[in-house]
Amino acid sequence: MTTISISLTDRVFVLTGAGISAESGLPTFRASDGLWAGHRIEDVCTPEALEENPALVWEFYSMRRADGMKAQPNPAHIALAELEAKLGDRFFLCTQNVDDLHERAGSRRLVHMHGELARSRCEAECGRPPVEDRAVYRSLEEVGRCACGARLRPHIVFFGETPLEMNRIEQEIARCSLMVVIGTSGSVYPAAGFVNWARHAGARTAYVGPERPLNAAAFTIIVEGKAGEVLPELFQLS
Ligand code: BV8
Repeated sequence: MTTISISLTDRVFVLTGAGISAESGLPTFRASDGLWAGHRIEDVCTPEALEENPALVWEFYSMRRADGMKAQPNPAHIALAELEAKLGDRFFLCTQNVDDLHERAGSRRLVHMHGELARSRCEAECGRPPVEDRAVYRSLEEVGRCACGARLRPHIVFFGETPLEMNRIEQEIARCSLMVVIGTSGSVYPAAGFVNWARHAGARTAYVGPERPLNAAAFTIIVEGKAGEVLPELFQLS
């Protein structure tokens, strides 16, 4: 079984995608029965979609919220929370996922670069911070309002919008010595380019997933397997 050694001086940057939540029963995007199989990106995950058909966008993210609340963290989420507990500030987790399974597994040193299902913000971008919102709305009329009176929108990064926490992410990649990427197809940017930034910074780069990602050539180590089966025994700490 392949293992990845982590020395006392290593700084570890972990990037996760939908694949890490697959064994928790949450669909990935590009799988044949994936999220994009049932919906066109343009219809539910773009600023234009929110403008033209907010009811459909809220129906899609309310469905995702309901599924997210039924799901439980799996051994892969737990293995990363345990690694964080051992490495402390030599560990950083960036997820493309909008579910809260990393937090529920105990992860704390993490950022959601594409937003969070459990939060909403002002559709008019009045500047107020995002609010906790786990409501599963059945109609547009039910959708909550911002204190400024405008309707709320999902606190999700749509295609064409700028990802969150990019400065923090760039800093953490610049100082990592090992990047581990788990369960992402490498098809969406800027996340798919992070491995090249890490290589540029001289870091070792490892991919974990059952199939080779589109950016496979950028990895020095590829561990083919399901995250929930591979991660519990993957890291060898010295
Ligand atoms: C931006 C939130 C400017 C919504 C998401 C360069 C080239 C080409 C295009 C672009 C480019 N730069 C920008 C673009 C445009 C666009 C883009 O990349 N388009 C693609 C389609 C070509 N990017 C953007 O618009 C981004 N914004 O660029 O702003 C900018 C740039 C830099 C700095 C400042 C500003 C914003 C994109 C964010 C969109 N929102 N999510 C929601 O979640 O509903 S993206 C969404 O899809 C996910 O968050 C994720 O990021 C992405 C891909 O999904 P994956 O997680 O990879 O899932 P997928 O299904 O594809 O793959 C699953 C993988 O898991 C598979 O490989 C499978 O083998 C594996 N797997 C399965 N089972 C398991 C497993 N692995 C482990 N264990 C298992 N058991």
